[in-house]
Amino acid sequence: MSYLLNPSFEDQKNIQWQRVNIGNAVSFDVVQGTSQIPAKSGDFYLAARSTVPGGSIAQDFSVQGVRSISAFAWVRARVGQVSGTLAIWQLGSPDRAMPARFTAMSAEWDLVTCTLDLTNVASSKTIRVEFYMDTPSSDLLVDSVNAF
Ligand SMILES: [Ca+2]
Repeated sequence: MSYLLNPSFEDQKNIQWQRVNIGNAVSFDVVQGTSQIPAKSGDFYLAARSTVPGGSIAQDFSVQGVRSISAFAWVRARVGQVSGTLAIWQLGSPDRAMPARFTAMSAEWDLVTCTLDLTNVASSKTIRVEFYMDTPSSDLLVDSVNAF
């Protein structure tokens, strides 16, 4: 079972993702697939954009007794190309992160993955899965984003 809630965005009223980095530049919504851009899974997906490079959205969850976290997401650009980063964070002191850069294309859904080995396995910790949008004011589409 994915640690992330509403991973396919089929529950439009329960998005669960929060604006994090440069939050006032970031907006997102759940949109219904069309014949031009069908959802990767189900009927709906997330569209997120940032007016400046580096804006982000994230979802946090807690784990304990877990040695690593892997995140998987299907990404696409609405138009042209959208550069971004999928990152997994182990929040704490210090924070630890594993970023995976990607370029989403408008022609197809592409899979992006990332894996972070955790420290202090036995202790409870907060994990953050985060998308950074690096192409200003361009929609990054995301569907079926999971973490295991
Ligand atoms: Ca979906």
